Amino acid sequence: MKKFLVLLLSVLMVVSSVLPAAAAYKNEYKLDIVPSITTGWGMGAQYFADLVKERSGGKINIKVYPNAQLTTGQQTNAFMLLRNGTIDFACQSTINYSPQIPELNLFALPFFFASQPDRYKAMDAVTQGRAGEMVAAAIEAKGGKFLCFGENGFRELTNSKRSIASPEDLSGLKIRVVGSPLFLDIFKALGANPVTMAWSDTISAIQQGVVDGQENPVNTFYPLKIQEYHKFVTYWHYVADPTMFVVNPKVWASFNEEDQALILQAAKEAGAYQVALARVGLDENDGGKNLEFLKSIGKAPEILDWTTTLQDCGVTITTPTPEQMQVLVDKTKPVLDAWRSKIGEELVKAAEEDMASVR
Ligand code: X2X
Repeated sequence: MKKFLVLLLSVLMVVSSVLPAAAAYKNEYKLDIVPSITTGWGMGAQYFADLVKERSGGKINIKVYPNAQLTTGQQTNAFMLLRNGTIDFACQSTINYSPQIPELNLFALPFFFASQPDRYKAMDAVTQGRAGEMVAAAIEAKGGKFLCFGENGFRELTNSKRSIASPEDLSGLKIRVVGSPLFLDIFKALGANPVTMAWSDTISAIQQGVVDGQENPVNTFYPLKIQEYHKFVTYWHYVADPTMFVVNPKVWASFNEEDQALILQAAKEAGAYQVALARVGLDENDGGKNLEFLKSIGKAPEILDWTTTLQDCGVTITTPTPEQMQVLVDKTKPVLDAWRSKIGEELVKAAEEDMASVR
């Protein structure tokens, strides 16, 4: 009998060691973002973490690490670190993942969305359309579980020297860009002197006048007080910058179905919040719907009129005329043409069709 019990016990031990245990949840899941929590990008990421924590009864604890802490400032390594599990979750810009996933350069094609009658409608048509599905598939093929899009915003130009509406105005200016080759090509084509620099180094470079200009959405540069140094802002909307909520696939597989559904739903709601924050006070055709939505979730922002807010800081805002815009479009057309094939002709065409369907 004793022998039998010992045998039974050892069999049970062997069996339990080979059976897959219900995956234990981590105490903390690390979520990567590049800017500070005070930006719209950061607020959207924090909202996601808050919703997940609340709805999982505290079981799933996502911590937002701002200022590119998880990539030690190397923001264009972010996708590799998500893939290898150093980063669990991310709310990332397509720009930072584009060195590993060329398809993501779609959103940074110069004046691709800005040339459409309604740039926001065009962007939604792409993120929610066939092109968006292709982009999500490209991310998944490279080893990231895609949840949904959010938004950093349309990227505007700021500088300390002069009002800019043409390539001549940009001539010779040192402009900080992200370490992504398409951005270098665009600014070179416009006659500027682009320099790549991590966002974490950019603020001090601006304060010290090491660079003359930079490009980011208003919602991202304002909280960092860049308007105190750059008194000229150009509303040219030259590239779109959606964010993407993504998860490491192994981490995703460790959640049960119910929690996966909860996380996906939270990402969608946080994405919608981020989109509305990126647009409120900037989308001249929204008919008030972004503010209404933000109010409905109890998150109406303090700043509702970006133009006046910037002007009150002594900023001169330049909006290029349609003729001036055409010159910028023409100057960067060779860059757009050259990048179509790098991104994939099929994807660019799908995006053009998505945009045409809402015109
Ligand atoms: O580095 C930037 O410019 C930023 C914060 O917008 C991105 O991470 C793409």
